[in-house]
Amino acid sequence: MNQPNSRDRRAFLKKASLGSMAALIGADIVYALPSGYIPLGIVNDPQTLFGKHKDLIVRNNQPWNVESPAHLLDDRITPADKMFIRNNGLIPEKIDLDSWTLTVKGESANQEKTYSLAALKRQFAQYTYQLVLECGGNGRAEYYPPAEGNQWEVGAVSCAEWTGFRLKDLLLDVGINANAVYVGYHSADLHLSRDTNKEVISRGIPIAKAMENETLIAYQMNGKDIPLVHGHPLRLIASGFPASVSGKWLTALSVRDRVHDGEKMAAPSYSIPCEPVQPGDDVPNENMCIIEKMPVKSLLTYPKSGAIIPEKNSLGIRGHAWTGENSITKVEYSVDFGATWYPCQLEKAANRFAWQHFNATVSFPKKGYYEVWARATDNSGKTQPMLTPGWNPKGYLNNACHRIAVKVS
Ligand SMILES: Nc1nc2c(c(=O)[nH]1)N[C@H]1C(S)=C(S)[C@@H](COP(=O)(O)O)O[C@H]1N2
Ligand SMILES: [Mo]
Repeated sequence: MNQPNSRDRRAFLKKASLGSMAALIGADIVYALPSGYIPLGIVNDPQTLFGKHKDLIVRNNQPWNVESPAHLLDDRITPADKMFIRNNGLIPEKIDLDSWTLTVKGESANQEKTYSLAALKRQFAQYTYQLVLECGGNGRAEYYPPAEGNQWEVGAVSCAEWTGFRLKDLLLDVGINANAVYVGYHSADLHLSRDTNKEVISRGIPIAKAMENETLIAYQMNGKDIPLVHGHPLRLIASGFPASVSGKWLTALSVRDRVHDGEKMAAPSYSIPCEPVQPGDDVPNENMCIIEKMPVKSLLTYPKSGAIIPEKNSLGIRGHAWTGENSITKVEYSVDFGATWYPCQLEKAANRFAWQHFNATVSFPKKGYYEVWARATDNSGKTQPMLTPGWNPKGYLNNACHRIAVKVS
């Protein structure tokens, strides 16, 4: 790629108008994210860089962590421009599709085997599923005492339609030994230090999860190539677990005879106390357990919180509910802070790990300020708590009921 050196570029950028800047954001700026390279506040926004909706909320820009407000998650299938971004490192700068390969290796693989992108697409049957990806830290902002990390509110979750092949089919093609217990992933993103010997993140899943039908290695999202920021050209998708196991920019998989010990597998990353602790407690790492299934949860996506409606009018509400178990069996709403609950209409899932849509028509007894609360229950019988659940040092797994404000006037 032909890029001016950074001093020339900065001098040039100073003079350029916003309009001509936008025209210039071709391939080269999109991939170029070294700190200080692009003047802050001019083109350093997720709309320009990644084509995101302008109302997404930036939680961090080094690395990029961006969430969606609840009302922008109203689509049944989340479009790319409204999908949250969670990066631990820097987005790969060069993607060469012709030379991209995926290698399966590890002490519990029968052999080491490397596939080209073309071979993978040709050899393995294609599946498409709608799959929820929710960051383990979604909802962290509500914990008290506060937990460090991105202060996600409710929007670090998406449900896109992913197309690819089954991880299971790949593992069977390579052959895995009877002692295999875990599959770890390896990715092409760059460590924040730019040290190419360091992995950004290399998490994984137990073999049983790897063998599930819906655990995919995806090459398309919503019917197109996966956007770069979401893992182009190849991404692991293991929905139902924290999204940190769904490795983007996938280059290799390790079939392990033990729990994978890659970057961010060890506590306190993506781990919670094995036994409940008092808020604010110091928890030694040996008392922490790796998060597996995500809890039952729901989100009200319509109306936008703060809606004002005329007295005597009823209000249509809607949203989505999901679980790391099999399915959502019930969604209810309350307009009196949980004193009484009423059923919502609930649709069946498109497939396991797709979110399920719910809606209801709400009437309010008199004028005034209300909160509409939603509460989902899954097939394991678990329901969302009304308050922030079990405090944990890193602020994971907050599945408290979502609520929106409505004024009847
Ligand atoms: N290679 C790689 N994969 C990754 C990450 C990352 O930083 N690098 N972040 C993980 C985390 S913590 C989350 S929540 C999801 C976010 O996916 P998204 O950015 O496509 O929404 O990607 C996961 N996969
Ligand atoms: Mo995450």
